Formats: sequence, C-alpha cells, structure tokens
Amino acid sequence: MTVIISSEIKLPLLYDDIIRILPHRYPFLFVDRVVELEVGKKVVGIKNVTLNEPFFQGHFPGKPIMPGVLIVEAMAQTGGVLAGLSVAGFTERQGRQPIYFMSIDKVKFRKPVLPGDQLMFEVVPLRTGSRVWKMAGKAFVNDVLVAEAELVATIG
Ligand code: BDE
Repeated sequence: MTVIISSEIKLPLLYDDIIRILPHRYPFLFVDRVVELEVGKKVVGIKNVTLNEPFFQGHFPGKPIMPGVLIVEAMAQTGGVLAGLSVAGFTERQGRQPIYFMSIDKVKFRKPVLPGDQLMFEVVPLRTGSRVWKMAGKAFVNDVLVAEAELVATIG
C-alpha cells in the first residue's frame, strides 16, 4: 500500500499507514493514529496510554507515570509524520531519506501522564527549509496541555 502524498491522504492514518511512514516499531512506536494532517502546516496524532506499556514496569514501580522523554519522543514521531508526508515521494524513499532530530528545545512537562490517558499531539512547523525543519509540538490530555517542546529535524 502506498500513502498518497496529496490532498487525497485518507484520515485517520492507522497503524498500517503509520508504519509505512515511520521506521519505529514496538516498543518504540508511540503514535497510534494521525487524525488531522495539513501537508506542510499541521499534524495531530493520538496515543492511547495503557497500563500495559513496558515502560510503566520501571517508571515507577507501583506509581505508573509516563516518562516525559517518551512524551517528547511521541511528539517528535508525530512531527516526523508531518515532515515525512510534506516531502514529495518520502514513503518510497524512506530507507534512504531518514528524518533525524537534531535538537529539542524549550521542553516543558506540565502534568503527569497516567495509564488510561489519551495523548493528543499537535505539531506545526515554525520554519521549514528543504532540509531543516523547526516545529512546535504540544501534547494534550483532555484538551489540557501536559507537555510542549520545539523540535528541529533534518531530512536525509
Ligand atoms: C508533574 C508534572 C509533570 N510531570 C510529572 C509530574 C509528577 O507529578 N510526577 N510525579 C512523579 C512521582 C514519582 C514517584 Br516515584 C512518586 O512516588 C510520586 Br508520589 C510522584 O508524584
């Protein structure tokens, strides 16, 4: 199956679509769905957080709280979907044109994310070039901001 890079992208993107865009796999794929996508402008991703996550075993024993770094990772993966689908032909070239995150700035963790929470990641470009993308990411649970960051990625 090929993800069409145009106004014909069918939303939501599901697991089968997402694994054709991102190289991440269990237990390090943290985007369950992409529910909004405006190529070059905005992406919204979802992750349903359950107690059955490997990281809850150790973070923390008897006190499950999602690691903030993994919230940022999920936000970056959501941004990776936007950047990837905003570069023509990306899915066909993904093996040769990976997206690397170069810096993550202005990270704020505002609320703990707990088992049962649904995370929504909203990522918008702040500055786009042919190779370097700077994006603003926000993570929400029930429309409450739980984390935010600025992400800089390079393509290829
Ligand atoms: C608050 C804001 C953003 N991110 C996390 C928090 C938070 O409340 N973390 N709490 C961690 C925590 C860890 C353990 Br060990 C513990 O026993 C308890 Br009482 C905690 O609140």
